[in-house]
Order: sequence, then structure tokens, then C-alpha cells
Amino acid sequence: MKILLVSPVLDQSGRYYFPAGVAMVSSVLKAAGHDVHCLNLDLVDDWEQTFTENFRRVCPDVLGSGGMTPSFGFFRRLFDLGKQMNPKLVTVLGGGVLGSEPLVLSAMQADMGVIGEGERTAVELMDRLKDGRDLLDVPGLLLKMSDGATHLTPPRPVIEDMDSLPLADYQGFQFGECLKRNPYQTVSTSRGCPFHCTFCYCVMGRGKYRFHSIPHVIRELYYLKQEFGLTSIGLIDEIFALKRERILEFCAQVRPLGLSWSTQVRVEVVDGDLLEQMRQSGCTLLFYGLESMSPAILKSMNKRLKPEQVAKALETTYRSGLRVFGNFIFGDPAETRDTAWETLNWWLAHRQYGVNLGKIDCWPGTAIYKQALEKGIIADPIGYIEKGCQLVNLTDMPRNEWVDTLRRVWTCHEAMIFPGKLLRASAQEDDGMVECVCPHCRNTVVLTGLNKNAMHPDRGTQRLGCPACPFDIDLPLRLPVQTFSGEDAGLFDAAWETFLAGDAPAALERLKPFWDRGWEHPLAAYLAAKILMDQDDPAQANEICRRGLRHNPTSPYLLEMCAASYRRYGDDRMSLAFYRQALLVRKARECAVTPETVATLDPLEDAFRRMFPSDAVNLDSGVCWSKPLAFGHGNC
Ligand code: B12
Ligand code: SF4
Repeated sequence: MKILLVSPVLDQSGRYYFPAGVAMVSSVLKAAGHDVHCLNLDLVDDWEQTFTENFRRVCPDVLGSGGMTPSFGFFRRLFDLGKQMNPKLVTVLGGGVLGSEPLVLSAMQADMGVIGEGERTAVELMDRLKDGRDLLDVPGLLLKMSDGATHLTPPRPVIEDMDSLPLADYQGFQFGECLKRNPYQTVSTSRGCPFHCTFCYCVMGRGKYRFHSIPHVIRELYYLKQEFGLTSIGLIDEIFALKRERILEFCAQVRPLGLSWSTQVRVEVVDGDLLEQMRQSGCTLLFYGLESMSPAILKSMNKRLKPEQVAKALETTYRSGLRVFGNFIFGDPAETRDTAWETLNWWLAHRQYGVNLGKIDCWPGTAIYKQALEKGIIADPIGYIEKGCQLVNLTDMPRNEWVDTLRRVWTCHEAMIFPGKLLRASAQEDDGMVECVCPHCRNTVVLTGLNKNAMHPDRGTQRLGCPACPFDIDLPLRLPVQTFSGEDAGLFDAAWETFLAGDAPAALERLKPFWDRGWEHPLAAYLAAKILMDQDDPAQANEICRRGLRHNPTSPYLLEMCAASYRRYGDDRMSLAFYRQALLVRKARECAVTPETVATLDPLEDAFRRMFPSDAVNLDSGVCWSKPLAFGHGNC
């Protein structure tokens, strides 16, 4: 019996991750003597063609695949293609897509599914299929019966002895090629999570936390280093360690391998000593589940954390020189405008930690998903999954208020850069250089080779690693210099002339094409917002400013106009936050972007100054600074 195992196309914008789940299944099946063929479709350009060719070559009896919910459409198409080529083919689905919402089995041509941990079930399943035996008593299966109904067999007990598992099939699913394309690969050293956060789905099951012994983990890392040249690794366990002893044991044993590594831990586990041991053994980055700074929301999420613990862990980690990756997520069922502000206010005052802001995702299988089904917020689970589990309002806020709250959060995320203070800058045709004060370590550093590749993925700003410390610096201007020419310049000039001629409504009309361009042109965004403010339409003006800031968060003019629109809108908190940000950016630029240099360093800022001279804000206007400000020294 031939088995073809296929890993899904993840479409992670060019980042390739090794498909550990299918590769584990492949490994145990091969060890049990099955004839397994592997296909990593994430690595190919035209997956349908590659799959079809390989299918015809292998002629499999069984086709297996599995992964996460967003790959639902992929699995459906894969099984369709397989069944078209061989109607007698047995199709098997596994992974979070199935375990989190068993209804998906009926929504595609999958004959059966493996729920949860796959290794033991897959071996027993394939043994039975090979011998033509009955499957009804194999634990951990969801079977599609001849009448189309599904039958769930008893649950399979979890694998307790993790070290009894072989290594994943690294060769079969081309770990070397994944590593070549993305040096940030991951392994997992434990399974299960004893916590019950309401937004999280545990593929491997709740309850018993099980882990590999540290010598086993080290053997695996050593193998990856020797065989594929691994230099860094992410440990992506749900919980890397519940006890500090395990972390310390890992630190001691991983150090001789000379790898850089990152991991996910709960904030209450860390302290200064532990972080220092981790740093010394090669740890560079910690993933924290932070979620919120509102006690009510943390409680509603069943996070079993207090805001003070989050704050302490972030501060200790920052001081230890380790980078943090963490999110505050908004939109929990208990979220209100005020709880969102509790988190946002804290974030605004602690931006040095680099925490991201985002929305809560309602993934199948989670407690919030079940709640959404019960309340009828999600009426059609398969339709919801098909559309990519798009954002739903889980809160009691009316839709407008909820949208407004999330918009504020996202605007802060996009527009509130944390700039280094520029001392000197030079712009060249396709590159640039800056000398600046790092807002983290306060060292004066020189950054060269600036180009568009350094653009932050969510914001129109350049983010560069500080050469003197482990953190990133956002530049308060864009190098190489940003200009707009061709059609955009022509459109803007025509609107400006009309505005100068005193016909603001016609000028606004002429600016309309910029809607389609997302208000990327900052002058166009500013002029449109200014006209709308004069016409007493702060909501529209605000919308345009927010869009403009997405591309130009280093424009103080746009930040100020945004602040003004919020103020008119009646939102003093956002208004103040944006005025402060405008001042922060102006202050960060003022040494380098002077009247003498502005034309070469930032022609758009130069244009702003000439076109809107009276709108510039006085730096000494007395608006207080948001913390922290590191600009007390330098050459200015
Ligand atoms: C690494 C990882 C990633 C990697 C992907 C790695 C990869 N190539 O698969 C990256 C960074 C790309 C990623 C992205 C995302 N991820 Co992710 N990710 C993980 C993580 C941390 C580990 C996965 C892993 O390697 N586990 C180890 C292996 C051994 O386990 P496994 O994959 O579950 O496989 C076992 C079983 O599921 C089963 N099985 C799996 N496949 C098959 C196939 C067959 C035929 C059979 C029989 C059995 C079987 O057997 C395997 C062995 O026991 C998990 C959390 C976790 N710890 O599980 C989240 C997790 C899987 N991710 C999740 C989510 C939500 C996402 C994103 C949507 C995040 C986002 N908002 O963008 C994206 C989706 C990307 C996409 N387009 O699909 C959710 C999935 C929820 C769900 N319903 O599917 C999880 C569970 C996190 C969570 N708790 O919410 N992720
Ligand atoms: S969010 Fe983290 S701690 Fe909470 S249940 Fe998921 S894995 Fe466990």
C-alpha cells in the first residue's frame, strides 16, 4: 500500500516553515514499515501541477495531509484533485483544521480524519487499511460512513513518553531547503498546555503537559546542526517549561552547540537570573503571551495573569537585553472602550518594549468560538472557515463602537513609531546614512546601507537593528528620500492650484483618485483632511489622516492633523496621543532635518513647510511628552 503525505501551502509571504506535524507522521509510518512518499508543496511554485505529476508517478492508495484551519481551502482542493485521479483513493486529514472543527470532514472529500496527536493513530490506521480491517474501534478517528454521516471513535490517550517518538522526517520534507529559504525554523520540545485561555486552541489536547528530556532535545538540535547547518532555532512549544529547572538544564546543555535560540514562556516564570542564564546560552528573543493590561480582560481570557506580572516581566526582559515578541490583543467578549484604553494607555507609555497591537482572532475550537456559535455570532461554521475566519464582534459593544475601538488600536500600531534621535543624515540616490541616538541604549550609532528592504512590514517606516544593542530603531524620516512624481504629482498639483484659486470643494474632488491609492501621498492626504476639517467633517478627515499615516508615520504634519481631527471628533485621549507623537517625531528630526537640509533629506517635508507654513506646531507649545524620551543628550 502506497501512502502519499503532503504538506500544505502556507503562503507566509516567502517565509517557509518546516511542516513538523506531517513530518512526524511520516517518520513513525516509515519506522513501522509503510511505503511513504513525501511532498512538501509549500516549496513549489505551482502546487497543483507538482501534486498532479507526483500523484501520477507514485499512484498512491492513501493520500494524507493536515495542518491549520487557514489551509482549509487547500485541503479541499487537494482531496478533490486526488479523487479525480483515483476515485478509490483513501483520503486522510489531520491537524488543527480538523480537531478544532470536526464539521470540516463533511465539507471536503476526506474519507477520515485523525483527531489530535497523530503518530499512534496514523500507524494503527495504516496497518488496518493495509490489511483491509475494520476501523471503527481505532481510537482518535473521525470516519465518514457510507451514508455520509460521521462517526467519532473513542479518544486516544496522549503519548506520555515523548522520547519514544522518533525525530521528524527532516529529509522527506526537505528541512534543508526550508532552512535555506528561512533561517528561522522551529522545533517543539513538549506537548499540551495545562492552561485554558479562552482564545487558544490546543491541537495536542489540554491537560497533561508532556515533554522530551533535555538530552533528547539536544540530540535533535545537534542532528539539525550537523546535517543541515542549523545556526538558530525557535522552540515553539505551547509552554516551553513550567519549571525553571528545565530551562536551566536546557541552557547548560545548549550552550556548547553555539546556536541562537528563542522560545515562548509565560511571564510569571521569568526573573533576572534566569534571563541572564538564557541570554548567555544563546537566547535572543522571548515570545510572551501578554494579551492585555486590563485586569478584567485578563480574567475574562482566563489568562491567570495580573497586569503587574506582565509589566514586571517586560521590564526585566528589556533590561536583560533580550528582545520580546508579544501582542496586546483587543476584542475579547468583555472588552469595552475603557478596558481597551487601559491597555492602550499603558502601551503608549511603554513603547520601548516593542509590543505589537492586534485584534483577537476567533479560531475554531476555542472557548470564544464556542461562545460565538452559541450566541449566533457565527451562524455557519464552514462558511466562516471558508472565508478565512474573518473578524467578528464578540463584545457587547455596538458594531460602530467596536469598529471604532479596533480602528484606534490599529492606528496606534501603524502610526506610533519609536524613533531614534537623528544627529546627521545624508541621502544618496538609492541609499542613505544616518547618525542617531538609539532610543534604547542611548548610544550614538551610525547606520548605513538604508534601503527600502528595511521597511517595517506594518508601517511605512524604516526599522533597523541598533549596532550597539539588541533592539530596533525606527527612523523618523525615509531614506532614500521619498518623492512622488508622474501621475500622482500631476494630480496633486492640479488639486493644489484649485485650492489656491479658492475653490476647496473642487480641489477635494480633484483629490479623489488618491482614495484608490490609499492616500499614500502625504501632501494629498493632508490637503484633503484640511479641506474636510474646514467643512466640519472631522470623521472623514480622520479617516484620510489614518490612511496617510499608514504610509507616512514620520510626517509630523499628518500626525498633527490626525490629532486635530480626533479632537474635533471629541476624542481627547487619541488627540493627545497623536500630538505627543508629532512632537516626538519633530524632536527626533530637528537636528538633521533643518531648513538648510530639508530639501535634500525630505522633499515632502520641505513642500509641507512651504505650502502650509502656518500649520507647523511650535515645539515649545507646552504639550507634555509621552514617556520615555531619551533625547536629553546628543549634539543638539
Ligand atoms: C509552528 C507554528 C506555525 C508555523 C507553521 C509551521 C508549519 N509548517 O506547520 C507558522 C509560523 C507558519 C504558523 C502560522 C500560523 N499559525 Co501556527 N502554530 C505553530 C505552532 C506553534 C507549532 C506547530 C507545530 O509544529 N507543532 C508540532 C507538530 C508535531 O504538531 P502538529 O503540527 O499539530 O501535528 C500533529 C497533529 O496535528 C497531527 N497531524 C498534523 N498533520 C497531520 C496529517 C496527517 C495525515 C495526520 C494523520 C496527522 C496530522 O499529527 C501531528 C503529530 O502529532 C502551533 C502551536 C502548537 N504548539 O501546536 C501554532 C498553531 C498551529 N498555529 C495556529 C494559528 C492560528 C496560526 C496562524 C493562523 C496565525 C496567524 N494569525 O496568522 C498562521 C496560519 C498560517 C497558515 N497560512 O496556515 C493555531 C492553529 C489553530 C487551528 N485551528 O488550526 C495554533 C494551534 C496556535 C494556537 N494555539 O492558536 N504557525
Ligand atoms: S495561550 Fe499559551 S498558556 Fe494559554 S492555553 Fe494557549 S498555550 Fe496555554
